[in-house]
Amino acid sequence: MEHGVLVPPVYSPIPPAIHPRHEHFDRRTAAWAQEFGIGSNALREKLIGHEIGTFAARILPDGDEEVIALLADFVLWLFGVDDGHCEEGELGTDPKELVPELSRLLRIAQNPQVPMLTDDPLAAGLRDLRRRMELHGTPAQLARWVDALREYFLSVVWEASHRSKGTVPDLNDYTLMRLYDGATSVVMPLLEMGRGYELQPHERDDTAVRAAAEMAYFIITWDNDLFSYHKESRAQQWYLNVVRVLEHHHGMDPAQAMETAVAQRDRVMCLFLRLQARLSATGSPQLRQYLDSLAAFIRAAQDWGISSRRYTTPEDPADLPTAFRDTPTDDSTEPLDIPAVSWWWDTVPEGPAPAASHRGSALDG
Ligand code: 3E9
Ligand code: MG
Ligand code: MG
Ligand code: MG
Ligand code: MG
Ligand code: MG
Repeated sequence: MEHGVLVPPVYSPIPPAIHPRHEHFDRRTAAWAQEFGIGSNALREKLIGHEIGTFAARILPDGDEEVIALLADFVLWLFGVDDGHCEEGELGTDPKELVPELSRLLRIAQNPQVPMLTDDPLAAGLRDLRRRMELHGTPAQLARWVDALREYFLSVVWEASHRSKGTVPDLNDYTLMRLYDGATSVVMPLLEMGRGYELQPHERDDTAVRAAAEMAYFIITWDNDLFSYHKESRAQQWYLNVVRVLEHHHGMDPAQAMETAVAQRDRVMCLFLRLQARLSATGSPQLRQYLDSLAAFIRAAQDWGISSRRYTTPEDPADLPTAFRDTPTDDSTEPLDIPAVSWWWDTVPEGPAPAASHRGSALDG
């Protein structure tokens, strides 16, 4: 491997799970991508080989099959935007042109009937995704999906600004950007749809519950940064991941940066588990499902991340782990020195979780 950096097995205390028809979802998503012509021919050929249906089958192992297929198509569509427009396309180095294009797509997500972008395959695909989402989601869930798409778009414009200048954000800015540019928050409404429930706003928007979701986004994207480091660093173009940020701003070599990133995600994982236990003890059944789905999403991204051809790149093999470890490399309960997220630690008091007694009443502020 070009940089000689070994990605170690990462701490994964969450059990794996997969919907038994995962190969069916791979085939279905390939057909969808062909039908709508997502991406250039070359990008589409790559994406349909990345087992994205299997990824969705891991995220929603007991989910509604139509929603698993919808999630898979949406993730493939997101890669159509993230790879096609942002990382490999011309708009990705031109934030001022990226803004209007993403804003037009956002309008399609919000009002799919508008006669805009009528010849655009990504817009056609998005119309189809929106139509299918209406069959499975509530109006509030659809509205949150549009809002989350907006926050993803905002963050990729920020990223494009760095790409256009060839700069690397510092760790705090990178963390804030990465909470959204991994498109993790935009997947959340589908997790509810896939299991047929709706989390009420007073629980979802509770500060501690939002912290739990953000911790999941952090773990998923830090893991992605480890597993995609080979793919990204060998591509002969500007790239951004936490390893690069730590090398650039903290004077680390790639191995030290990798070790530091692993310690960061381990500390957040330990915190997530403690918070999940606390919130599950007092929250509604819907909140427990939501927290379970966050955990399943984390584990799904790990299992898919070490096995998908997207990251193993067989033509120039990555040195990825084939297993996980059951202890953290760093179990410190100290907050990370990242101001944007150090408040997460305030949501989890030290000590054991309360007994599971006062269900449905104990969440506020
Ligand atoms: C991820 O970051 C970019 C998203 C658009 C990928 C779509 C995937 C999801 C919505 C689910 C979350 C899963 C993750 C983050 C794997 P990046 O670093 O551009 O992804 P890459 O695959 O290129 O490393
Ligand atoms: Mg169904
Ligand atoms: Mg990206
Ligand atoms: Mg990428
Ligand atoms: Mg809300
Ligand atoms: Mg990546």
